[in-house]
Amino acid sequence: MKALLVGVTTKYDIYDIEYSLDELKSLAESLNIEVIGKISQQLDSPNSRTYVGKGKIQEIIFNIVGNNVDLVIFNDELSPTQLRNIKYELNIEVMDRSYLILKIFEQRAKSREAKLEIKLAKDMYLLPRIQFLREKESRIGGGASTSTRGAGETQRELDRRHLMAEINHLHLELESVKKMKLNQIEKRKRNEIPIVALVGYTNAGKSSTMNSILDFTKKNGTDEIKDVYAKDQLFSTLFTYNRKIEYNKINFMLVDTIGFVSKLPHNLVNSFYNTLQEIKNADFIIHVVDTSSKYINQQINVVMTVLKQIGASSIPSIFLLNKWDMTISPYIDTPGYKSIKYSNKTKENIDLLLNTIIEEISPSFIHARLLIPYSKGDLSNIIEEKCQIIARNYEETGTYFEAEIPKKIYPMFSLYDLDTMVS
Ligand SMILES: Nc1nc2c(ncn2[C@@H]2O[C@H](COP(=O)(O)OP(=O)(O)OP(=O)(O)O)[C@@H](O)[C@H]2O)c(=O)[nH]1
Ligand SMILES: [Mg+2]
Repeated sequence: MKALLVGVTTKYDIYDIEYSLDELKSLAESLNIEVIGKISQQLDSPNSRTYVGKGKIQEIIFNIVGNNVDLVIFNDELSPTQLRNIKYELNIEVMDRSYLILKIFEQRAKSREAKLEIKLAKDMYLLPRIQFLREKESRIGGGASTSTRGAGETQRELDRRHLMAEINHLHLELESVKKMKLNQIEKRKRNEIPIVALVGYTNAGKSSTMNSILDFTKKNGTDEIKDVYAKDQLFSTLFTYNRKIEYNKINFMLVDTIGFVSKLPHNLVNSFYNTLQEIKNADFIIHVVDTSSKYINQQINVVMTVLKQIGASSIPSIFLLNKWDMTISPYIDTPGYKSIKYSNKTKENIDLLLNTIIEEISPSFIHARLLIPYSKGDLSNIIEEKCQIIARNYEETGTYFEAEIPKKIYPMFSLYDLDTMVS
């Protein structure tokens, strides 16, 4: 299938049109659509009737005929009116960015929740547009006689009713799935395992990083560990995946999330944001960046904007400068944030990454019961000065303390920790 891409750029756009159309091209290619050309137009805002202006429509028609184009894909979500008018003018199959993303999500969905969410988003998208998208089938249903119109309309009405019934049903089913999930989150919170979330633009390498960490921390292959799905395609991860990690005796929950992308379909935004709500519970965020992409800054911006929108921008975070093995930007500016140069190919700095995680999530105080010999009066003095003492007792061999000890000075006392002391 040969497609032509059409985009409008306005002065308010934060991405340049070249980037946006390149991204649309990779979205199309992931559905095996061959892109043979791109047309763009600078406007104050997209034309409300036909998205682009009259002259551009002529240019598109010219292009369709000249290059045997089968499909035209528009870079923004088209309103039902725009869709109708454009189909009328072009007389060819038409799609918009939203529908394309919905189709990709539909193909990738694996879990029951993902399937339901995407079906719902697609039905909502289709509901006001069904008559324009189902035109072909309606025509077939109506035959070529004068009754075409009436039969077509009946078919459309049936389609609409079918969609509405399905939407109601999907809402109900989703609600029950979500209740179950909420219980799981609550349970995890009660367990108080710190949560570390991997976030980032789609294809940045979040799932690969999760797999590298799983691999690096598993004990002699005895742990039963399930890798998550990582692939060179957009949206290979559609919902969140959790894996428990233990490193240096500290446990945390690592969460892999859906990739971000600009201009998400309106109807998917909700389910997308719901999915990302889990990030809000995170104690630490690893923002994975693809340093081999020439659009690194735009991608960082999209992710930062979404994090802000979901209320997660104040959670401590670092930039993981991933794919450093093939970076094209050796100087990346991440003002105010720590960053780690990293690669899933070479595993460079994986230990630094894990140590940074542990450092960030460990509580700043350690609760301990100590027995300090009377000969170590200086240590007792430090405890009196620097620690929160819960209990103190003078025993035969020394002073007993139960205290909250700042993590940084704990090593001075570890020898006298009654819970780890070798008797
Ligand atoms: N060269 C190189 N390739 C990498 C690195 N990390 C990941 N990749 C590749 O990048 C592609 C995307 O990786 P994923 O881990 O699936 O990316 P993701 O961020 O989970 O993507 P989505 O789930 O689609 O949002 C895969 O082909 C990986 O093999 C790296 O450090 N170096
Ligand atoms: Mg992934």
